[in-house]
Formats: sequence, structure tokens, C-alpha cells
Amino acid sequence: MKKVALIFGVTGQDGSYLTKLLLKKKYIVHGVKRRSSSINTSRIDDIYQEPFVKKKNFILHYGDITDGISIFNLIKKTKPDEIYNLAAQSHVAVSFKIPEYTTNADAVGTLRILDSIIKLNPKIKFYQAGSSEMYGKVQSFPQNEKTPFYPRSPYGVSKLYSHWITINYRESYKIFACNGILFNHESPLRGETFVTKKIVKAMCKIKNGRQKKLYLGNLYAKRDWGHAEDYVEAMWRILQYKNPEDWVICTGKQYSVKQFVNLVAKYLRLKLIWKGKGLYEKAYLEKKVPIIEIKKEYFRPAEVDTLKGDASKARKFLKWKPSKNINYLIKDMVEYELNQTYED
Ligand code: NAP
Ligand code: F7E
Repeated sequence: MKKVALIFGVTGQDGSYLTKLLLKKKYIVHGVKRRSSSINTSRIDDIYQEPFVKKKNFILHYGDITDGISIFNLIKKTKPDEIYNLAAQSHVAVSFKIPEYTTNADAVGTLRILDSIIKLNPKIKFYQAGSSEMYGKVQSFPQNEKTPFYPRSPYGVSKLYSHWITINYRESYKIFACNGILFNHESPLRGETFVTKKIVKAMCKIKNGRQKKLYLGNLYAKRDWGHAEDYVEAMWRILQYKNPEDWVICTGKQYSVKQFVNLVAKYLRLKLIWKGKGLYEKAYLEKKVPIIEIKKEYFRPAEVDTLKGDASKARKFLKWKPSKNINYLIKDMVEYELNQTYED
């Protein structure tokens, strides 16, 4: 019998990579997409072209994480063995602008799925997409499963609710519910307003003479950046482990936003020279033209200054480790971007 997976958030970066992984493993994959006025399936449209995919193995359904009726009905209809909750308003800066919606989707959405599971079939395995943003103002270094949380945004607070409600349902109803605590992971499919994609896209356009300037916020925030393809493998391994537990997934290496810019510039053979401080810091190309400037509006009301994870537990028990380093990530993102054709 083929395993059946139900993915909330199938149209996102991770949803796309996870769908491909599960289809390769011969799962039947049901994906939940939300209704939008323009087509939102661009990241998964090409999956139907893969030789290992038949139309009946990958089925999309309309649903919404803020709509409990659709969640209950979809779990009832698709009868999954595993549910992956990747659906979220996932942008930290945006969560300060729409905190109520973010809480509804990112916190209560998880409760809606968990409660449907215990009512319909407590044997379903559940993966919750937790985040290093829950560590926020970090309490110790590097962060592992025992590090106390201190979220710094409505997004982080909502994910922390989801983390604890997952543990609470696991302990109360003995279900196989797990939290992945994933540090930042990127890819060519990353949303365009996250900093890595924004930098890669703009710098490729600058290189080709299609854009003049890139505006950024805090250059000194540090992140532990991995590749999404490695991280969806970890999600799957978490649900195959003998016990339902919580897991940190990260590379253990940390770079600042400015270092990321410099690595992209190096790959593109753009010679950057940084001058000035604070809001007046700029990067010049060949000493002449400023191509990167700072804009106050990209700073957040409360920042997460530094994140660096410790995935020893996953390395030991899941036999998981990242296979792609930052240089591979940048190459993958830049090459994808250079191959895009633009209408502008
Ligand atoms: P993403 O690209 O932003 O994808 C989010 C997905 O959720 C999209 O499919 C989106 O649909 C869907 N979604 C948003 N609101 C929804 C709603 N109301 N109902 C149903 N679906 C909804 O995020 P990602 O990078 O793939 O991340 C996947 C998950 O992991 C998210 O929960 C994120 O918070 C979490 N996470 C991400 C990272 C990271 O670094 N990438 C790290 C830790 C945790 P549309 O396509 O229609 O927008
Ligand atoms: O910001 C700084 C910004 O938006 C990274 C989500 O996937 O990972 C992601 O959240 C850093 C921050 O990701 C700009 O202030 C500077 O310090 O790419 P980001 P994030 O906030 O770390 C976590 C793990 C998740 O769970 C989230 O879902 O870069 N930064 N200048 C900027 N950030 C953006 N977006 N844009 C800038 O212009």
C-alpha cells in the first residue's frame, strides 16, 4: 500500500521540494492550495512533468488554514498517513503589519489541524513547521532543543504557540506529533522578499544592467542559512523516527547579511567597496556608483540579531546532516536567477 501524505502549504518553497521528495518515495501526495485571484502554483506546476509523477499521485485541493471546516473535510476525504503543516504567513516583517491574521494562520491554524486529527484518526503522523525565530533574543549559544525561547515578532510568538500546542496534543492524546525547529533555509524557489532571494535577484539584474540599486535594512543580522532541499529530507526523517519528538535542523554555520552580499558579489565577479556607517552605509561598484543603500523601512520593530543552531540530536538519531554549504546555495540561487527571462 502506498503511503498518503497531506501537505498544507504545498505551493510554498518547502511544499514544492517536499512534494518532489515524497513522490520520489512513491507516496500519494495531496496538497492544499488556497484560493487566490492570480495563479499561485508556479512552484509546483513543473512537478507534473517529472517522469515519476502520475496525475493521480499528486492531487491539489482548495483549502485554507484559517478555515477549520475545510481542514476537517480534507483530512476526512484524503485519509492521510502523514500530515505536514507548512502553511503560514511566513514573513517576519509582514507579521508586524498583520499580526492578527498571522496569529490566526500560524498559531490557530495548527490547532485546527491537531484537533481534526484527534477527532478523525489519532494514528495520523503530524509534522509542524517550527522556526528558529522562536529563539528570537537568544538565551544561549548555539541554540538546540533545550534552549529557552524568546520570540521577537508576532510570527515568532505564533510559531511558539504552535510548538507548544503540538507538544500538548502529543502528551494529552498520545498522537505522533512532532516539531521541526528549522533555521533559515533558502533555494531558487525562495519567496522574493526574503533577504537572500532579494539580494541574489537584484545583484544578478545589476550585473546584467537591468537594475541600478538594491535597498536593504539591517546588514549585521546573522543567520544560519541552509538549503531547502536538505531540510525537507529532515522533515520526512522526523516522521519516520521511532518516537514523536522535537528536532533542531540547521547547518551550525553563521553569516551576516553583509557577508551574504559579499559572497554573491564574489560569485558574480562584482567588485564591491563598502563606505559609510549606519543608515549611510553604501556599497560601491568599482569605486564609482553606489549600488546598495540602506533604507530605514526595512528595519524591524524588534530584530533577531543572531541565530546559530546545533543539530547534534538530528545528526545522531536521524542520521541527518546538511549536504549543501553556503557556496553551493549561492551558486544554485544565482544560476537559477541568471537563467530567468524578464519582461521588464
Ligand atoms: P512559504 O514559501 O512562504 O510558503 C508558505 C505556504 O503557506 C504557501 O504555500 C502559502 O500559500 C501557504 N499559506 C499561507 N497562508 C495560508 C493560508 N491561510 N491557508 C493555506 N495556505 C496558506 O514558506 P516556506 O519557506 O516554504 O516555509 C514553510 C513553512 O516553514 C512555513 O510554515 C514557515 O513559517 C516555516 N519555516 C520556514 C523557514 C525558512 O527558512 N524557509 C524556517 C523555519 C520555518 P501561497 O503560495 O498561496 O502564498
Ligand atoms: O531576514 C535582515 C532582516 O526576511 C533575514 C523566514 O523564512 O527565516 C525567515 O525569517 C535577516 C533579518 O528572514 C533586509 O532584518 C536586512 O534579520 O530573509 P529574512 P527571517 O526574518 O530570518 C525564519 C527561520 C522563518 O521561520 C521565517 O519564516 O535579514 N534584512 N535587509 C532583511 N530582510 C528582508 N526580508 N529584506 C531586507 O531588505
